[in-house]
Amino acid sequence: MMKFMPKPFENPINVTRPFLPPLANFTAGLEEIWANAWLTNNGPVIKRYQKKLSDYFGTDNLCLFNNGTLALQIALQGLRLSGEVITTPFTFVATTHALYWNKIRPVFVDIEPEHYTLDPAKVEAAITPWTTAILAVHVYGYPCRLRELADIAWRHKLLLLYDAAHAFGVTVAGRSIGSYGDLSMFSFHATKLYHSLEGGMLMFGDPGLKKIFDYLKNFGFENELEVVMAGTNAKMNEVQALMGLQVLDHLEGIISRRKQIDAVYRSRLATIPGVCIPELPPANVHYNHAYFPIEIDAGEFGMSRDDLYAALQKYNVFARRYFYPLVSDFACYRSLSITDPLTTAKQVARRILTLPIYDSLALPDVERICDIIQQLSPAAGQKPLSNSKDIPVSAVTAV
Ligand code: T4K
Repeated sequence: MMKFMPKPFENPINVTRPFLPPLANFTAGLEEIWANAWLTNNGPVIKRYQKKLSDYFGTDNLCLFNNGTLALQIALQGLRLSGEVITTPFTFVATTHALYWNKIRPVFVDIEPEHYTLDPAKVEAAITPWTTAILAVHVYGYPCRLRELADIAWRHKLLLLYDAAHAFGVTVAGRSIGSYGDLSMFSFHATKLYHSLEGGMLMFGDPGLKKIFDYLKNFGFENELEVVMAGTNAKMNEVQALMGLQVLDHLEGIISRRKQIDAVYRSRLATIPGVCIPELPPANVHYNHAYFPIEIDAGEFGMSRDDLYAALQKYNVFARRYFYPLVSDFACYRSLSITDPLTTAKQVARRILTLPIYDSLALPDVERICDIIQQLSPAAGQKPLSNSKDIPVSAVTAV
């Protein structure tokens, strides 16, 4: 029987599209910057932004940067970490690059199948006398196993660092995700649900770190005549700060729009055999819906993840395979000796596809993307086999 196929989108639907505040508000902010003739180096707008973020997070222990990658590099530098750091291969390359730029050996261990975050048992098994820290990633905004990782770090006297690039706006048990562990890095890149054009932030428990990070992002200057450490230039500028300030006012609206999109995908795709959708985080998590990942079981769906990815492009839908290949498979890291077989990470990387999700994506367009996926599936119309991942609820408690 001939299948009815929806029409391709007239314009590309990308995996994301940045939220933009009303142009008139941004222009008014630019006028102020013009009047100040102060563009970077700790101007008035970034001071206001820093204060607003401190109020939002309820702490002064945070520091702004021109992007998340440099924020993470500086964190590792400021903490004087060396030796080995246990981390995940299922992430954006910047997580690992930050270690490498600090001459730290990344030790990749496997992830859990539920939410793709580091598997605590694998972390513990990989600890050696050279291990100095754990660098875990709240991938897609899904909180890591916070309690288990904290317990391991405490017992082995390791620092616990989080790459929270995807996790702005996430809270766990009423506390910002950034307040867990010794330090967290957030990315404010344009592709993130919360952004400042480009930008990054560190949040940390030890107030003594602030001065060190401030030195390191500004060449190590104490004053005009004194340089107290070999810093770099990683300062956020005034226009970035302006964008960050204005987008913050819209954060909860952005998250609630994404939640609606998530709900449509979830209800529509759940009936398609071979489309596996991770469970939402448990009820004590205020999730930010940063991404909408699905896994494609090629056997059940009747088509591989890569074929679906390519077929969607013919309909002008540009999903992404975040995060494939695994970082450990990139040429620059392939020569590292890896003990952990990374079984789950390899399987997930082969199956993962992140679908378009952003606040201005209209719900009828989400329905249309679902129609396309459904019609592309040779198995569509059959009885669902394994749509939700078969996970006991007790296994997905975040704290
Ligand atoms: N750690 C993790 C776990 C991360 O995911 C990231 C960044 C970092 C650390 C480092 O943080 P930053 O140093 O970036 O602050 C994108 C982003 O560039 C990157 O920030 C992000 N992770 C990564 C997951 O995604 P690409 O190479 O996929 O970006 P690109 O240019 O292909 O854009 C993706 C889609 O977004 C496109 O389909 C079009 C759309 N887009 C993009 C931009 C830049 C827009 O609509 N407007 C835009 O302005 O890396």
